[in-house]
Amino acid sequence: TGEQAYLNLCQTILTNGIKKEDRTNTGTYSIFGHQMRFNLQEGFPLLTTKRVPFRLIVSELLWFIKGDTNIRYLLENNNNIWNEWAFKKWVESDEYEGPDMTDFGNRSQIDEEFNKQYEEQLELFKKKIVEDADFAKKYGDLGSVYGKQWRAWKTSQNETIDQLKEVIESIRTNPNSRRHIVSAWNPEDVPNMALPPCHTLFQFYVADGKLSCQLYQRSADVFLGVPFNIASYALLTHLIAHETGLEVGEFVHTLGDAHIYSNHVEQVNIQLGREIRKSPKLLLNEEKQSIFDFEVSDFELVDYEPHPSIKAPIAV
Ligand code: UFP
Repeated sequence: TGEQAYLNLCQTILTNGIKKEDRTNTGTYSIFGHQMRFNLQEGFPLLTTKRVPFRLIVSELLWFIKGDTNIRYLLENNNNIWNEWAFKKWVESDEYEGPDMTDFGNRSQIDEEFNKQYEEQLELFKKKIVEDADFAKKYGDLGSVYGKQWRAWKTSQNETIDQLKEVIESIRTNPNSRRHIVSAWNPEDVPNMALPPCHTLFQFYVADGKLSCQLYQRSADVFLGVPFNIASYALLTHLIAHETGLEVGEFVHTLGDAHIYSNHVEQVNIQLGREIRKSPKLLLNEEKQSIFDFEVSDFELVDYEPHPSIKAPIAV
């Protein structure tokens, strides 16, 4: 199964990975170039060897699909996964008057006293984003992230390209095309981005009435990031298949730098000792057709009975 392919990747990195320093100064074991295949007909590829929070994957994907780049929508859906990026902009601004938050990612992990201050400031920030629309406009927006590149790619002529709409149209009208591509990697924006897109580019493929998707991910935190990334693109494939009247085929996940952080090794070993369970099933609201109309409540995951979640520090 696909999950076995994921566990094999973890094992391969632990066995053959090269010790490699990285931007976050955490240290990794890393391999370069790897591919996993998930047959979406066999069930929804949410890992069962640890619990992965499906509702966060849904709201984040809907946020991308809407072309939204402001964390306000995520906060309204109780999704905190992008907070740090907006918070960083806020605490570095002239308007911020609280305690010094320099390097908050690392300091909050090693300094308990600081961590208290950090959590306090982050709570205040979140509250302000939700309650104050002007503040949200100024400090909640992450700029050129996925939503922008997918739905409103800026051209040199100052026009915008809706890559997602166009790819759905091309799947519908010209299924055999070999050009069903959405790119998030915009070389012009990359120098100014806090986090250049990890999901660099994806392509769709139609054969036998089934829709498949391949993602090229340039950089992959295999323990924390990849389980999310697999589920997110599997979900996107389901949605686009739903809208275009196709069955789901495969999700092919191609990785560039595939790494396990040195402070995740223990957790990976716990997971490798667990037995894979049956994949859950995904149900979509059949009354909706366009992926642009879907809301959080239109998704249901059934028969998800995973092993417990495994906590690990995130490298920022
Ligand atoms: N990362 C993922 N998946 C994601 C995401 C980030 O694995 O969806 F947004 C990880 C990969 C890497 C880090 O460990 O985040 C990004 O760092 P860098 O830009 O230095 O590759």
